[in-house]
Amino acid sequence: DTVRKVPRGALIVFEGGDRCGKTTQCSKLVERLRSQGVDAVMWRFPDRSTSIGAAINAYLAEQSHLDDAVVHMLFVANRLEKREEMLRLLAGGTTLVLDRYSYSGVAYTAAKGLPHLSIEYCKSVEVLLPAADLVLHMTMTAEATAARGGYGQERYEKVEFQKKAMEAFEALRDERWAVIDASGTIEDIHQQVVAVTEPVVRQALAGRALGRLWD
Ligand code: Z5A
Repeated sequence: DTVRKVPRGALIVFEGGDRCGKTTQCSKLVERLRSQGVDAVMWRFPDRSTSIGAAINAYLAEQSHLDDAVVHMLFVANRLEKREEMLRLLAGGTTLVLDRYSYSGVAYTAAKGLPHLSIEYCKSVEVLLPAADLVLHMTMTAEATAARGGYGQERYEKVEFQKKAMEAFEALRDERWAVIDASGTIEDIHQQVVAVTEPVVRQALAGRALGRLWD
C-alpha cells in the first residue's frame, strides 16, 4: 500500500517561562519564514480577543477569582475554539507559529500542585488538539527573566511558581522538543531557532503526518 503524502503547514510552538523572549522569537521566525516564501502566521495563547480569552485576561490580571479547575478548562476551551481554524490552515499549507500552547496549559496548572489537577489529568483534556511538530523550549532561570521589564504584573509572575512550571515543562519533553538557551542575544537565539525549525517545516511540506496530543 502506498499512502499519498499531502503537503501541509507545520505547527511550531514556543514554550518557556514568563518574559523569556517567546513573542520576540515568534515574530522573527515568521518574518524569516515569509522571506523564504513559506506561508506562515503567528498566533498566541491565551487568545485574549475572544470572550473566553477576556475571562482569562481578567483572571490573570487578578481582577477576578476563578476556581483552578474552571480556569484550567477556560485555557483549554480557548484553544479548542481555534481548533478548526488551526486544522484548516495547516491543511492548506500555512505554517502556524504559536506563542504558548497546550504544553503551557499543562505546565502552569500542574505547577499549582493540586492532586485533582495532575499532569496526567491536564494532558487528558488536550487530546482533541493536534500535537506540535516542534516545541522550542526557551530556557532561562526564573530569576533572570524576573529582572526583565514588565515582570510581576500578572497572577503567575512569581519566581517560585515559575520554577515549578519550568519543572513541569521538563517532565513533558520528548523527541519533538528542542531546548533553546534563551539567555543569549536576540540574534543568537534566532539563529538557533532557525536551525531547528527549517528541517521541520520542510518535513511538513513533504507530507509528514500531523500528530495528536499526546501520541
Ligand atoms: N498560561 C496558562 O496558565 N495556561 C495556558 O494554557 C496558557 C498560558 C496558554 C500568560 O501568558 C500566562 O498564561 C502565563 C502562562 C499562562 N503566565 N505566566 N507566566 P502570556 O504568553 O500571555 O504571557 P507571558 O509569558 O508573560 O509572555 P510575554 O510577557 O509576552 O513574554 P515573552 O513573550 O516570553 O517575552 P517577550 O515579550 O518576547 O520579551 C520580554 C521582554 O524581554 C521584552 O522587553 C523584550 O524586548 C525583552 N527580550 C526578549 N528577548 C531578549 C533577549 N534575548 N535579551 C534581552 N532582552 C530580551
